Parts: sequence; C-alpha cells; structure tokens
Amino acid sequence: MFCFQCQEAAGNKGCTKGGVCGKKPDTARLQDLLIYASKGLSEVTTKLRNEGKEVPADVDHLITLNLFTTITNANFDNDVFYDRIQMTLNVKADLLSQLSNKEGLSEAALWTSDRSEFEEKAKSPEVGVLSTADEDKRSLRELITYGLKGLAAYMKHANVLGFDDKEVNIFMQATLAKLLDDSLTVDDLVALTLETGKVGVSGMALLDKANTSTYGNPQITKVNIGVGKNPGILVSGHDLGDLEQLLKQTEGTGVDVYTHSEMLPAHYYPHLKKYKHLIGNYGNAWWKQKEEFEAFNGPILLTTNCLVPPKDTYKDRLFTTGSAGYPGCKHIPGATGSEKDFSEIIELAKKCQPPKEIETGEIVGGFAHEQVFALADKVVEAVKSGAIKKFFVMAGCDGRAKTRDYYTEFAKALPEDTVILTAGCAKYRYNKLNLGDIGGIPRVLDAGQCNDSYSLALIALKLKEVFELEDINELPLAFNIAWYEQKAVIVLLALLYLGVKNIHLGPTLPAFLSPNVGKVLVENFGISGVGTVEDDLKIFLG
Ligand code: FSO
Ligand code: SF4
Repeated sequence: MFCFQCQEAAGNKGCTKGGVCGKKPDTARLQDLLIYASKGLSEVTTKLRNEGKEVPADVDHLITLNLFTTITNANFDNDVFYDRIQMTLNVKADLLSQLSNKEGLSEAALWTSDRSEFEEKAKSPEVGVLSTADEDKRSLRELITYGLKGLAAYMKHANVLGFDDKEVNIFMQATLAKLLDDSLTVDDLVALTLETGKVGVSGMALLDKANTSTYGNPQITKVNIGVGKNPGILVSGHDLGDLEQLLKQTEGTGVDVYTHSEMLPAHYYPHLKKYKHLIGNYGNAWWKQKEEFEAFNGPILLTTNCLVPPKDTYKDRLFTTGSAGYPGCKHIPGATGSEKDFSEIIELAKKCQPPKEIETGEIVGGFAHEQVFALADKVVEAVKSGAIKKFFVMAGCDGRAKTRDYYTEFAKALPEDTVILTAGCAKYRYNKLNLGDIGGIPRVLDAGQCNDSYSLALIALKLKEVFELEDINELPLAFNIAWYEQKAVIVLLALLYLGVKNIHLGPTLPAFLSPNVGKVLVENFGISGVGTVEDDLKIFLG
C-alpha cells in the first residue's frame, strides 16, 4: 500500500505498512481501486455528455459517495469497497454500451472484472498513487483527487437534503477523467487545481444553501457540555439529515440525543434546536473517541468520518451509516435522502446506563454568516475603535498529534484585542479556554463544521465590502489553519481561488506536495507551515 492523503502520513512521507489511522493495507488498496474505477466511470460519463447524452443523477451520486467513502477515517470495511467497485463497474458497463465512439478510451475506462479479481487488480502498477511516476504530476494529481474527495463530501451532504448542482458533478467527473490523461502537463494540472478550488466554492455554497434552507440560519447558542439523567444516543460525524431523523424517531421515547465532535454545530440551527431531547454536546474532537465513547455508556451513531478503530468494550454499541463503516459494527442502511430506521439503536439505548459526566458547563457558538452579518455594526465599530485589532481564521481539523498543542498555545497567546474565527473540529483546541469577549463579541466565533468554512469566506468578503477594500488581503485578517483530511484540502483550494494569500498551514505541510509543487504554492500564494507560537505571533502581528 501507499497512502499519503492525510496529515498523519507516516514520517510525513506516506503509510506503507498499514495506516497510522488504522487502515489495513488490503483496505487501502481496495480504496485505490475504487478511485481507479470511479475515474474510469467518469471518463465514460464525460464522453457520453460530449455526445449530448444524459447521465442520470444516480450515477453522479454513486461517484460522489465512492469518493467520500475513501476519505480518511470514513470506512474501514473491505466488503463495502468490494460492493462499491462492483456497482461502479456494472454502471460503467451499462453506460459504455450507450457510448457511440469508444475510440481512445483509457485502460481504466475499459476495465471490466468481477470480485474474484479485485484483490489482484488492486495490486497492479496502474492502480494507486504510485502509478504516476513523475513526482510533480503525481503530487498535483493527488492534490486534485483529495480536493475532489472533500468536494464529494460536501456534495453528498447537500444531496441528502435534496440539493444538487449538475455543473459541479460534471466538473468533478471531467476532472477525474483528466487525471487519467497522460498528455496533461504540470502547467495544465496547476490550472486544474485552481479550477477545482473555484468549483469547490460552488459546492460549499450549495451545501450552505441546503443546510440553511432546511434548518434555518445558525443562531448564537449556548450548548450544554454536561449530561442529563436519561439514557442517551451519541451522534458523531457531519450528517445533519441523519441527526434530524434520529431526533424525530427518539421523540417521546425517554432517550436523549447528544452530539459529538463535528456534530456540535447542529445545536445552532433553529430547526434542530427545537428538539428538547437534543441535550448537549458530549466530549471533544474525533480522536478522543476511545475514552469518550467508552464513558458515554449508550449507543453511538457515526454518520461520516472521523472514525477511530473502536475498542471491543464499546464496539457492540457503535453503529455506522452513510459513508462510514467498520467491520463488525452494525451499519444502518439507507440511500441518499431516504428514511432510515434507527429503531435498533433506540431500543439498545433504553437498556443502557445514562452517560457518565466528563465535563460540565456551556460553550457558545452559532456565528455563521447571517448571525455575524446581524452583528456587523458592532463588529465594524469594534474594528474602527481599535477594540478589535485583528481576526485570526483558525479553522480546520483537530488530530492526535502532540504538535497540535501549538494551536491551544497560539490561541492562549493571542493578544486580547484579537478574535478567532473558527469552523471544524480544530475548535476543540481552544473553545473551552474561556478567552472572554470584546464588548460582547466572543473572542472565539464558531461558524460550525468544517463544512461551514464557506461562512468564514463570506464573513471575510463582507468585511472587505464594509471597509471598502480592493483586496481581501488588506483586511486585518490572518489565516492559521490546521488540516487533517481531504475536506480541508478543498477548503484550502477554495481559499486560494478566492485570492487569500499567506495562509499558514499546520501542524505539518502535506506529504503529497512535492518540493516543486510546494514551491508553486509558496511563490504564488505565500503558503507556509507553522513555526513556534512566539515566532508565528511576531510574523502575524508584525
Ligand atoms: Fe474534523 Fe474529521 Fe470536520 Fe474533518 S471530524 S477532521 S476536515 O473529518 O471533517 O473537522
Ligand atoms: Fe496514512 Fe492518512 Fe492514508 Fe491513513 S489516510 S493510511 S494515516 S496517509
């Protein structure tokens, strides 16, 4: 196996003997084969469209879910990958029969096989990251692939709520097909990377529309981090649609529902916070699952990544759904947007002890774009009076690396006239520090999930407009972003497309950036890694 798609890539080079994330070599190879099959299918759909033929939305959804399923820590179940590869090949065979001109199709587009051959095929040199020999082309192809995986996650979340964007699907598939095309030069791939960021913005805008029109605009909300007396179900991951269905199905059963990690922002939505048995948020970021899931006592529903391979002590009460999966854990089925049956989880919860209290108190969030726009006068006044000197976008991911303590220390060391804008599980590094407020504006403004990073871009653009600036980079705004998996990659590409410069990215720069590709990012966008808190503060505050 060779995988270097996330921040935990072994030695910051790549995992070869098994993933630091717990992914086994055979699973890694099957994931690569699923990507290979998805690229082949995308070449066929793209050619069909070029012939003026329609591609059904089901095929778009199959491709997005394929990509999403291979995101770090989403799915560890080989059976899922066997099934998805087979499904992809079946759909492709059907579409190939509709294609009039099959000339020039790639090996991936023409590949047909059955299950018994997948294992061998997955080991062949044309499959996987190392199939591209040139390190710069490999770096760019993977940068684009990971961006598309992140975008696929956003699209899937929008699809669940009944929203879709044909243009985004067409772009994703045309791009996947281009990644099979050896005639593309490094310059072509650089251009395609930036275009991916542009379409990433469209995907993020679509998800924002899906979330806010379904659940209302997030509002300032205090979220309880203690526990109640009833048994509970803990919901993690990012899928608000799953959470809503579970809330409906648990109403009046005496079972409470808690959020974990990236599900915390669900509390900010008016249509979700109306459920009285949505009690609070339990625990912290994804990587603390082992202790926190154990202490929770009740069933846990994982709706997306990030899943840590579970301990036996709670494996029998861990359920997955959607893109998430783990061998031996019960998976709740249900296609995109369909009604799911969570009764087994609810029945199990009734037999469980209430959660053990691990924290008490409240955290405040809900500062997505509309809520911040409502406070715009106050914010502008604070900037004009000098009460707020600078905003720091510290969005992104958390992770178990010790070096991520940097973000806690950085937040603590920031001067009191600065405000942190955050989204994603990165917030758990500083959202319980009680950093106070500036004239009633909290110093940590949480816009939501990493999926809501779009809000931060809108806030920055709004500030640019209010202060009548030409360029977003003239704002008193700095970017110190933590990344872990591929959704952070599409956020990064989207920010680059929006013209944001001098982003600091940590705790390490991606292993998949070759020295030359890294150089392009440094020279054109001023991207840099992180240093010590002291040195970085000097750089940021001049
Ligand atoms: Fe975190 Fe995991 Fe949201 Fe990621 S839970 S790390 S970027 O999946 O998705 O922030
Ligand atoms: Fe390694 Fe990350 Fe790939 Fe897992 S997802 S195998 S930790 S690079």
